[in-house]
Amino acid sequence: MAGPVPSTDLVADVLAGRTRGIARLITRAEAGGAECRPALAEIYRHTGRAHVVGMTGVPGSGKSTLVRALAQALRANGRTVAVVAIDPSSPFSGGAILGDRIRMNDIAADPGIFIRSMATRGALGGLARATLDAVDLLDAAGFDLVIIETVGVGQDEVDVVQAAHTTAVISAPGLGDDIQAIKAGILEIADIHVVSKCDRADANKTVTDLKQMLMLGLPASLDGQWPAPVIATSAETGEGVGELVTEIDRHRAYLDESGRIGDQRRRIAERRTLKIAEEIIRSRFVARRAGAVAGMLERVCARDLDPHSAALQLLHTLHEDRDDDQNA
Ligand SMILES: Nc1nc2c(ncn2[C@@H]2O[C@H](COP(=O)(O)OP(=O)(O)OP(=O)(O)O)[C@@H](O)[C@H]2O)c(=O)[nH]1
Ligand SMILES: [Mg+2]
Repeated sequence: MAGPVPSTDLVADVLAGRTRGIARLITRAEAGGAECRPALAEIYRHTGRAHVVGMTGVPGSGKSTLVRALAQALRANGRTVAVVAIDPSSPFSGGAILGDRIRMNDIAADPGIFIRSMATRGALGGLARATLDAVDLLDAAGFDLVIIETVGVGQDEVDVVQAAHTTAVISAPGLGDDIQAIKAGILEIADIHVVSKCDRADANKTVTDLKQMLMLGLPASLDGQWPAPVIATSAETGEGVGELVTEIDRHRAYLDESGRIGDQRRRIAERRTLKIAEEIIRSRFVARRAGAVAGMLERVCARDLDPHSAALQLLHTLHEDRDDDQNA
């Protein structure tokens, strides 16, 4: 009996944009086994064309609804778009989108849209790695835009969204008095500020509060040259969604014309590589907890060895120790 198709045999399918191959390799990347690494390494050489957009905001801010409206608007605009959602509340399970005007079926029938939710359970650092592997697969598959949707809580998820070229931070009315993104510490990563649910009467206050907040000391954005615009959107009425498309395109043009895109690519490569290295060390450390690590820690407890020297020695040991490695 033939075994499962080797991952390297799926690369051609991905590069040809075939949905089945893309979905299968994402599943394997998510599982984190070593078998798919050569395939993903090959895929990576074909990436760098897609514009990657991060959409983040606190729970309930309307991310999933807006991402779907945005995907539809981009599609209507002639662009192909893929969505990778890290969303525990499972957003894309069907039902009506934009009221009744656009249904999940329209999306399912269109090969120009690909939507995938990533499993979040117990993934920790592995989630960031798997999500960015999925972004690579969709980039190599030829999607014009890849949207990463993630709830803006927790360092890991903020790290993921910082691998995007353009980041939109979503604030919503009706979730309390303050701009929630401030508390979550994500306001400053925004290239575009979105106030969602602007069909609601209390949305104006959220826009005003946000604008005031931005004038009070917060840098306009991490990149001092680009004043992050504030857009009000409603996925309910469609208001502002076209403007969001325009601002994403404008930010992309800015990155290209200013040459910032080069710095950004280097920064993303650095973060991503460092994060994977940390993950590899951590998983090897845990795998050797009962062995080499325990012996070393005993010596540290006995004051026979200082923690700094122990860490350096461990790095050497872990480096040679790659047997049951999940992610290397
Ligand atoms: N009035 C109004 N309600 C909206 C709009 N967009 C989303 N909502 C509602 O806000 C709630 C949250 O929307 P979601 O899109 O699930 O928000 P989310 O940020 O993805 O939420 P989590 O995945 O739980 O973090 C839902 O009840 C939506 O129906 C909008 O444009 N107008
Ligand atoms: Mg959601």
